[in-house]
Amino acid sequence: NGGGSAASEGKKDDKKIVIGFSQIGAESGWRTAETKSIKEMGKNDPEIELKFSDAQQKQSNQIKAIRSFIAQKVDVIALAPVVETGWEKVLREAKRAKIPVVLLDRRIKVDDDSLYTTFIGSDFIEEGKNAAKYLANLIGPDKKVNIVELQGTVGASAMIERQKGFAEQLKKYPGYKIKKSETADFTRSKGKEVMEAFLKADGKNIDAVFAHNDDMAMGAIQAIEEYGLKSGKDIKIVSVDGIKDAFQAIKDGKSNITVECNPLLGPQLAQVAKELRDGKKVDKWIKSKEDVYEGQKAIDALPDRKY
Ligand code: GYE
Repeated sequence: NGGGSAASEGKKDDKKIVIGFSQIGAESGWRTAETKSIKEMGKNDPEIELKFSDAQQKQSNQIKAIRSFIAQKVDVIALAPVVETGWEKVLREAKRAKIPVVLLDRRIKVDDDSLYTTFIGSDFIEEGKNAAKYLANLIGPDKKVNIVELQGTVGASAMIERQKGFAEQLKKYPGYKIKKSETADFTRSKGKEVMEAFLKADGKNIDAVFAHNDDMAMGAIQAIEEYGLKSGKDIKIVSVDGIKDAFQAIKDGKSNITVECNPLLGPQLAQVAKELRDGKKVDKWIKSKEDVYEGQKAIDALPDRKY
C-alpha cells in the first residue's frame, strides 16, 4: 500500500479520492465561476479525481447522476441541489452504499439530516436581510419605497431563503412595500423579460429592484434603460452574488448594491473530501465568509474580483 518511504512523496502512492459532482447547470455567472473552481480543484489537486455531471436545471438529471456515481462507487458525492425537496429516496440509496453526500451552495429539506454529511455554502437568510438593510440605508428607512422582486429558481433554497430574509428585514421599514414578485430563473434574459413586464404595468411607480442574483439584475438594468429611465438613479438596484459585472454596473452608476455570495468552493470541497477520507468529523455547515459592496467600496474592489 505505497510503503512509508520519503515524506516528500506525500500521498502520491495512495489511491485518489474520487468525487462525483452533480452540478445544476450554467444559468448564471456565479454558477460558471463555481464550475470553474471545482474543475480546477479536480485538475490541480493530486489527491482528487473529479467526475462532473451537468443536470441542465433538471432534478431528474441530478438523481440519475447520483445513481450513476453510486454505481461507479465514487468516494464522495457532491451535490448542488437545484431545488430543496424530493431527495430522500436517492440519498437513502447513497447512504446504503456508504457514500457521503456533500451539499454544495444550495440546501435540501429532509426529515433525516443524516442523509447528507455537510453543507458548504452561504447564509441566504442573512443575504436577504442584508439586501433590505443596505437598500433602506441607501434610500432612507422612513421613505415610501415601491419594490419589485426578481426571484431565483422556484423551490431553490437560495430563492426561498433570500426572499424570506428580505421580507423579514423589510418589516422594520413600514414604508417599504414589495409590489410585485416573480421568478426569472436566475438568468439575465428572464430578468430582462420579467422587468419589462413590471415596467409596462407600472413603470413610473417602481423605486427599487431586489434581484435574487446579479444576472437577473443585469437583465433588469437593460430593461430599465430601454424603458427610458436611469437605472441606479430613478430605480435603485440591489442584488446578490458579487460577480464582476455587478461591480462594473455599480461603477457605471447603474446598480447600487451587491451582496456577496462565494462560488469558489473547490478548495473547501477538496478539504472536506480529505477529512472524510481521514475519518475526521466535519461540521454540518461550512459557512462562507461574505461581504456587502456598494459605492466607492465596490469600485475599489473591482480590480481584484476573482469572479
Ligand atoms: O446566487 C445564483 C445561482 O445557488 C447560491 O445559484 C447559488 C445561486 C446563485 O445561479 O446566481
